Amino acid sequence: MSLSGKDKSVVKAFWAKAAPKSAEIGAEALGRMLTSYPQTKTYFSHWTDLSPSSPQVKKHGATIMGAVGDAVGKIDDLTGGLSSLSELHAFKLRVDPANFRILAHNIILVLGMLFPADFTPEVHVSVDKFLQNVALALAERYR
Ligand code: HNI
Repeated sequence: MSLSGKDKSVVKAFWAKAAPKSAEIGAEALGRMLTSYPQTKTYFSHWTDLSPSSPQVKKHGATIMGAVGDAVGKIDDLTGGLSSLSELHAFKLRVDPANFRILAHNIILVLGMLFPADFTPEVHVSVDKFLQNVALALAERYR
């Protein structure tokens, strides 16, 4: 399921529009993931508040989405570009890679909510492929 040239240009063009709302997208997606998929909360048990309005959730949502934005810039080599983040999630944070797909699902949902006009089915399919490739790249160092 590698990204075609068209997927890459669709993702870059959409991201140019979405990037100013990156922090909001991340906060909403992370808050929804933690509420709708409560098994994901285990990794954040050191936080005091895991509700969608939590300042920690909002701040970390912005961090995660910032990394997704960086990944758009590394779209030609996601495996190389995300290898240190993969190592962090594999060996230090020990996040089950199944969770990357759960977060991707929530990001897609939020993009549809926040960009109803721009997030066309054509954009959806390319962004979905991109996020699955990000998830694969993040899972690369789990050995
Ligand atoms: Ni993730 C920290 C990026 C998915 C659990 N994560 C980070 C950091 C970035 C990041 C960037 C900060 C690193 C640093 O401090 O150097 N995470 C990403 C990206 C994705 C992702 C790009 C997927 C698109 N992370 C997930 C998922 C989980 C997750 C799905 C668990 C369900 N991440 C964590 C945890 C931390 C973390 C836990 C440490 C947070 C803290 O503050 O302790």
